[in-house]
Amino acid sequence: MDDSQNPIFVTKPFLPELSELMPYLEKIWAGHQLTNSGPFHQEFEKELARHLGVEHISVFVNGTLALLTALQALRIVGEVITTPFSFVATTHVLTWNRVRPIFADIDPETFNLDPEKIEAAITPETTAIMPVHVYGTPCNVQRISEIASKHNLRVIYDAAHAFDVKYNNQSIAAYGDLSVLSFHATKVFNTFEGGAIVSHNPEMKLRIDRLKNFGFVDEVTVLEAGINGKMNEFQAAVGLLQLQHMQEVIDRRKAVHEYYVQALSRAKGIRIPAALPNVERNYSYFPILVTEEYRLTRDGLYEHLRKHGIFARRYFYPLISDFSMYSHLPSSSPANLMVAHRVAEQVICLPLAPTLEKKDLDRICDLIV
Ligand code: T4K
Repeated sequence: MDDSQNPIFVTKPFLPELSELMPYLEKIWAGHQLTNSGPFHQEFEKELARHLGVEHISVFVNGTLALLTALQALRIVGEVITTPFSFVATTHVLTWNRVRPIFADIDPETFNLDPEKIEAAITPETTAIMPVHVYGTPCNVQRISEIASKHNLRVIYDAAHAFDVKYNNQSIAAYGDLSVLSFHATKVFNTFEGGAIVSHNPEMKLRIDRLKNFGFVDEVTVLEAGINGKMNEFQAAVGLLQLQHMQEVIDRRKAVHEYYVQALSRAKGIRIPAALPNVERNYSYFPILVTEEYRLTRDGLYEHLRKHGIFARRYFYPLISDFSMYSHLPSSSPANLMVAHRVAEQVICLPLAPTLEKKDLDRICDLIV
């Protein structure tokens, strides 16, 4: 069958065979425990901690509620320094916590917050830094930690893209005061929707677990204004099953990544970000920069691909700082975010999914080269 016109999207979630899920569903149906820290929820937290090699993890219904709760757990107020080059949720959670976002520029190689720009943005109001490991590329965690210690700031990593990324043989989610993961359908590891906070001691995990359950301490005691962030049993069951397939998923993604690198290295004007040392990647996105030397503009290439059924995405254009609710902030000025603007104007994320086949990749690469 000729599928040369079939659409290819930026991603396609991995799903195990439906038959593999049935035993989990039968257990849920038999027990009638659908949510509120049921058996799958508890087992999933244990298995995740083991898989990632971290001590304490609290799972959530989605990554955004996990981020919102992480800020509450650390009682963040005042100003937080963050990146404009991310999905809009990264900044919205600050706004929902009535915290002022302060944007700082990014590094031209990693597209993550530039530590030197963080230091320059600190004021007496600054209480925390919220960097993002964008596309799963680790931030300069050492430098960020030094700056945070020197200025007595908290660090909350938005690690939404970084499931299973390792730095110096340790999960990247182990860094920072708290790290927040997303298990959304479009992520490397998905539970349809989902998220988690990695913390570093039992007291903090307990605090987070109470905050995600309305602040309940016991049946008759509520100590804080919590929220409903609980992951349900269906999501946890999917998560337990997906964990068993992670290696296969990453291996397939790696093969797609390597195919692109090899095929696109001969495309004049297309820049592929370099791999970093001491990093085990998860191959979550395949960003390219369309530079002035390429025969089309970035938007020209984006439209050309669309015309042929390839739905690549311009993550993360526009910058968060350019959305109307943030563009008035002094730190949103283009002069403050020159690198971020350049990257946002050149970037395209090509389709990357474990299901992509050689013929799909040839179709995509032939349109680009
Ligand atoms: N922090 C960062 C850095 C993030 O990137 C995100 C989420 C968050 C925080 C918040 O975490 P969550 O609360 O979401 O857990 C998508 C996702 O909705 C969003 O989760 C993600 N970042 C963001 C980068 O991408 P869209 O608007 O691009 O999604 P959408 O619906 O256009 O999907 C893209 C393509 O994926 C579709 O064209 C087809 C495919 N797809 C999508 C879905 C949802 C499927 O094949 N099946 C699906 O179920 O935002």
